Amino acid sequence: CYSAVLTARNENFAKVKQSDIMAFENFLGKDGVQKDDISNHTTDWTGQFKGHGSLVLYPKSTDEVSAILAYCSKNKLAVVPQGGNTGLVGGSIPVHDEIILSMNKISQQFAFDDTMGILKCDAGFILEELDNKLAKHGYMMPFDLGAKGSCQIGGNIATCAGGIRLIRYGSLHAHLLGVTVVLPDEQGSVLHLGSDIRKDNTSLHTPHLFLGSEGQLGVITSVTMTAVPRPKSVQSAMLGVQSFEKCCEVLKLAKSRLCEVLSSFEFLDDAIMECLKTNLGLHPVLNSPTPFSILVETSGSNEDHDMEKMSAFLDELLSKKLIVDGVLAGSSADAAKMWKLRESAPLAVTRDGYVYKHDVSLPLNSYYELTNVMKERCGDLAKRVVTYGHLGDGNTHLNITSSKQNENLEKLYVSILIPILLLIFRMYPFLYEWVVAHGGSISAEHGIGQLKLPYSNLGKESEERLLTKKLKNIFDPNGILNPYKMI
Ligand code: FAD
Ligand code: 2HG
Ligand code: ZN
Repeated sequence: CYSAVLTARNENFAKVKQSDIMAFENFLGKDGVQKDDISNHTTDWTGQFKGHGSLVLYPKSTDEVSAILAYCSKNKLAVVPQGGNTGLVGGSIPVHDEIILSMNKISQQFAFDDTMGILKCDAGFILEELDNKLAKHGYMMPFDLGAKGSCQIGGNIATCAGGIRLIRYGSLHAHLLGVTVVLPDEQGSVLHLGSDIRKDNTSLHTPHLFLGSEGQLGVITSVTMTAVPRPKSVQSAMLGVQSFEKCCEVLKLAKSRLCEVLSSFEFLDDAIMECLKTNLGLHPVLNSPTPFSILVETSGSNEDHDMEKMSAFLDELLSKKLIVDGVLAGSSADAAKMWKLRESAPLAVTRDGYVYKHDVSLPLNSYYELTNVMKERCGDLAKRVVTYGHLGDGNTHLNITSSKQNENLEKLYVSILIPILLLIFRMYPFLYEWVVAHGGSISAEHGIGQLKLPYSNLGKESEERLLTKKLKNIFDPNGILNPYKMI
């Protein structure tokens, strides 16, 4: 468990008193304040981050968030914003005794312009709910992830979530138009940044500062963004590939042959396939096992056209011997089976007991080399070293499992001169240094949170870090918002 290991409590922060609780009950009502049974807010999805907070607040509006942050700022009370609590780096979990500001009840306002495709909604809406609402207008959210049933749009903006359709629709930077945010200053200042229209180059693009801000600068209470037309035809296929180099060839060909209809290009190695079978009883859809599987999806508006493209693509892959097996989903149930495999991977690895998660970006020539390097480095100490991810975006999810947290897996002692021991780190920081040395990023889409805090400077220029700190001081002069994390 990582909590409180890295950072001592900042004693400039006050501790919550009975008078504070009464003040919160005063402006939120008794149902806006929860003191007991809050463990689902102090533990993350993996169960690896456990915080010590004892108070959860449930504002229902931007004004209530403003009142909370003004009060906390004046009284030096630290606060952690929490959306759906599906983050995988411990960002939404209090480290010490920070007050949890849950966004669960800020989900009333929803407006959609179905000509321009512009959505404006409260930050507490769950991603899947928004997607279902847009479906009635023939639109959909421009991103999708396995946690869609629980994560919130405010949390998605705060983490700059990636997911399985980024290859087609781009990152959230391409879609965000505006945000309403509340600052953790003594006024609880409410800022409306950006606009509700598609094009606006009249100032710095300030809403984008909040993309990936991990609750460091302010609390997002409302979001304006573009949605995309819902495809009328979706094809999915699972491909069996013998080498990683061939996976890259398949990607290149997918881009050129499927072109504008390519909407997903996901990767699974044989180790995660085995894990899905053993831990969740999910069987591969391919006839025979292959070292690598690719889930490719097209989305378009004309089934005949898209099917023709997909079939020609599969034929070409077979004739060029880039794949040894391929299954094209014949129905939405078949496609769901393929996607279940990919989307269940995060759950499957947790069933081994303990999992070291590594969400990194790499140039493709180093993408799978990392898995091989870590397999060798961890040896028998790891239960499994598995890889899945968004290959089309150069984003790998390397997961190393063991039955429980294992210090020896993290560290390696080598005797150089008995009794002098040289301490070598088996996993950390080796893995992240390796990623940076190979031109990658130590966090592709999950962020820094608590998990990667010790390594967050890797690959970053000192000027950029300094600028980030200056911005944090402007937005959060007392440093009360989500302390002990990214900045
Ligand atoms: P939380 O976990 O509650 O919070 C995340 C961070 O944002 C915290 O730092 C928190 O303080 C801050 N925050 C939350 N709401 C606000 C707000 N309104 N204002 C200011 N700060 C806020 N991520 C991907 O990118 N791609 C994936 O494919 C993906 N798949 C996943 C699959 C599974 C099964 C799981 C469990 C997670 C997955 N994730 C993925 C990670 C996670 O779902 C995303 O990071 C998601 O965007 C987090 O949203 P949330 O509402 O749960 O935020
Ligand atoms: C995914 O793509 C998520 O499935 C989770 O980002 C990644 O479990 C992980 O490591
Ligand atoms: Zn992912």
